[in-house]
Amino acid sequence: MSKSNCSDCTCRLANEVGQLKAIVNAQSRTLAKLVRQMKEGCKKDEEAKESTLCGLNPCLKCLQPDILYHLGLNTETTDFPKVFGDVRFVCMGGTPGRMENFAYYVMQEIGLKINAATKLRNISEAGQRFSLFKVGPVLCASHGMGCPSISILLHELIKMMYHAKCKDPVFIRIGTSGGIGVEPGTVIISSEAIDGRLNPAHEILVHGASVQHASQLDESLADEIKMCHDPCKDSYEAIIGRTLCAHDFYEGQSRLDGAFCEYTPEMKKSYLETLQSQQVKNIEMESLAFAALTSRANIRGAVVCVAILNRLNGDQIKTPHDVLSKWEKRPQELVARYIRKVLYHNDDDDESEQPEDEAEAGAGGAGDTQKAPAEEAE
Ligand code: R2B
Ligand code: URA
Repeated sequence: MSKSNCSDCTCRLANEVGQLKAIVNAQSRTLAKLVRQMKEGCKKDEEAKESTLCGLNPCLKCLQPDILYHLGLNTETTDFPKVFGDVRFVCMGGTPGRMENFAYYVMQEIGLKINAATKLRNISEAGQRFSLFKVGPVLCASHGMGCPSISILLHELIKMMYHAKCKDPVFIRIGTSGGIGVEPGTVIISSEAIDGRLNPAHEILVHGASVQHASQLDESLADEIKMCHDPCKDSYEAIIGRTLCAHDFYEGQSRLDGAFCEYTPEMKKSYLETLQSQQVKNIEMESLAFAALTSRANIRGAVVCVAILNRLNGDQIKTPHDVLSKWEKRPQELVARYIRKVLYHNDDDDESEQPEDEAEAGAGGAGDTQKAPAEEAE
C-alpha cells in the first residue's frame, strides 16, 4: 500500500471511529436520561412552551383556525405542537423529487428507520403546490423557483413553527447555482444574499411602496456547515462567499441564450467581472427572500448551493445528467452531516440523543417520521 493510500485509509478509519463513538455516547446519554426519568416517576416537562420566533404578525394568535393554504394544512385539523413541535431543522430545495430523496438520505444519516414496505408521506399533498416530508426533527420542503414561490412557502413554514411552538429551528436552503469564477461542482455557502444592484436587501412592494428587508445570513451557521466539509475525504471544494439572487434565469442573470437579449456579450462580460471583483461567488434565485424572511423571524438560516457551471465560461448547462445529480448531492451531504453533528455530537446539549422511530405510520406524534400507509408503497 502506498504511503498516501495508507494515510487516506487512516483518515477514513479515524473518521468512522469518531462517528461510532459519537453514536455510542449519544445512546449512553439517552439511556441515562431514561433512567433519570424513570427515577423521577417519568415526570414530563410540563412548562408552557412558546416558539422562539420574533417579530411575527401579532394577529396570528387570533386566527382560529389558521389555514396554511399552500401547504394544505390548518390548525383546526392538525395538532401542530404534537405533529411538528419537535422540528429542529427545516431544509428546503427547488424540486419535490430532490427533497423526497433528501428526506430518505437524511433519515439514513441520522439513524432513523421505517419499514421497507412503507414510504414517506408528502404532508402537504393536499395543497398541491409544495412537497413536505418529516423525518423525526427534520422537515424537508420543496420551494419551486424564485423569490415569490419561496416567500409563500416561508410565510407558511414560519407560521407552522410558531403554531407548533418550535424552539430555535434552523432553516437551510440546498440547491444549485451558477458559479462566478469557481470550478463547477464547488459548493458555495452564502455569507449574504445581494440583489442585481449588489444591495444586501430583499425589496418587496407593499401598498405600492418599496419596502426593503435586510438579507443577512447567519455567519456562524455558515461556518458550522463549512466545517462539515472534509478536504481529506471530499473531492470538491466548499467555500463561503456572497450570493447574487436574480429574479430570472436569463436576462436577470445576464445570459445570452434567452428568448430575448438586448445587451452585448461585452456588457455581459463586464457585469460578471464586476460581480467577481465584489466577491460574488454564485447566482441563484431564492436567497434574498430566504435570508430576509428567516432573519425577520429570528431564525438562523443558511444557503448551500453547488455551482453547476462557471458563468465566466458560458451560459448553457452542458454537463451530463449523471454528473449533475452527483453534484446536487454535495450540499445535501454537507447539510446531513451538519444535522447529524448537532443531534449527536454536541456533548453540552442534554437533548442530544439518538432519536427513535417507534411511532405508527401517520400517527403524527412529535418525533414521528411521517409515513405513508403501507399499501401505498411501490
Ligand atoms: C437555482 O436553479 C433554479 C433555476 O434553474 C433556481 O430555482 C435556482 O435558484
Ligand atoms: N441556477 C441558477 O439560478 N443559475 C444558474 O446559472 C444555474 C442554476
